[in-house]
Amino acid sequence: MTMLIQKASQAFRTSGGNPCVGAMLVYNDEIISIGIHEKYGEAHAEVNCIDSVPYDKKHLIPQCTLYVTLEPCCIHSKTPPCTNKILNHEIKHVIVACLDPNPLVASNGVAILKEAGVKVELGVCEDEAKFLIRKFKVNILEKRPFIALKMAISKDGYAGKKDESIWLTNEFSRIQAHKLRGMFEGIVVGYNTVNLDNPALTNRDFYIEPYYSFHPTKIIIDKDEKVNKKSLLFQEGKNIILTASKNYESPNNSTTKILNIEIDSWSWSKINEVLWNEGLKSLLIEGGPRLQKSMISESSWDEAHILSSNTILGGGLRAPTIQGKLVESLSLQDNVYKHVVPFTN
Ligand code: AOF
Ligand code: ZN
Repeated sequence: MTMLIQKASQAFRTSGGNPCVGAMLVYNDEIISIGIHEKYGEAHAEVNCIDSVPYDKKHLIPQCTLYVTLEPCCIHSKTPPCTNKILNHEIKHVIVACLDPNPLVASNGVAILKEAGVKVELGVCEDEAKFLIRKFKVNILEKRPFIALKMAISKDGYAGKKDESIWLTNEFSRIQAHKLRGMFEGIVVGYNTVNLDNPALTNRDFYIEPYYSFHPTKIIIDKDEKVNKKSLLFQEGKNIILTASKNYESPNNSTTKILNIEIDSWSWSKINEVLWNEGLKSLLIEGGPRLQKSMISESSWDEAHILSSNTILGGGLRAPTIQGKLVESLSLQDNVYKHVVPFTN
């Protein structure tokens, strides 16, 4: 199950508003097939798994145990119910890691299988499986994008210097940061970061097929129309500018969308609502520190990705304080990467 969870997590972005799910058929302790839900709107994990059993092993399916990281669905949505697929293949033993938070499924999938006489075991690696579907849970229950903060911090706790472009972390941290860009649908920055750093905000260093070969939509928070319209990021890819300024003058290109939020309703919850309506299911809030601090105090963040460097800045803009549970830590030479979730999760 742990291996399945790991494999399914690769589809974090491509699963879009659907959960990451993995399924595996085991016959006499031998894995005969594995499938994951690779892409929003396409086949579910169970279907990919059952359909890819080798021809000479198909007759073994009814004697197999099906491991699945999420309760099989029982709804006719973009694809038919997985419970039907399981019953049609006469699978008699299903091991499920966690229930589906989708109110249309929520235990009904398990109940249908049990009523049909299938032995269902629930709760194997449940915490890890719930973590795997963290984005989906926010999307389906709160109807808002999943929000991740990404920050680089100096050894003495600063995120940068005022009005100065500073590079804090090493090349391995940059690869990790680009991997994150391949995982999130949108990347959010403030106008000040754009003007100071002139970043491209593309994923160039972790551009790996099929799951990470992606450049996120760049979202620029430019309430008072202060961004430099000649900035690099306007030269390629999709951009969204969020502004309170009326008659905003567009940077000279056709791939930038200007979205207006009335000054009176300007808030992070409004920003989230506007971006959700643009179809964005996940956002990486890249900076700068002031933007992130306002986000942390006004709205809820779902996870943080922290890259700590060995550089001592001796002063500057304090990095936001993040308190939460550590879920992953990686040494990147003299840098450290930490993946943190709020204590309340
Ligand atoms: C599963 N296995 O691999 C996934 C499930 O629109 P559809 O047909 O893709 O259905 C989406 C819903 O199905 C989604 O909201 C969630 O409840 C469930 N996702 N279920 O058995 C899978 N991705
Ligand atoms: Zn399904």
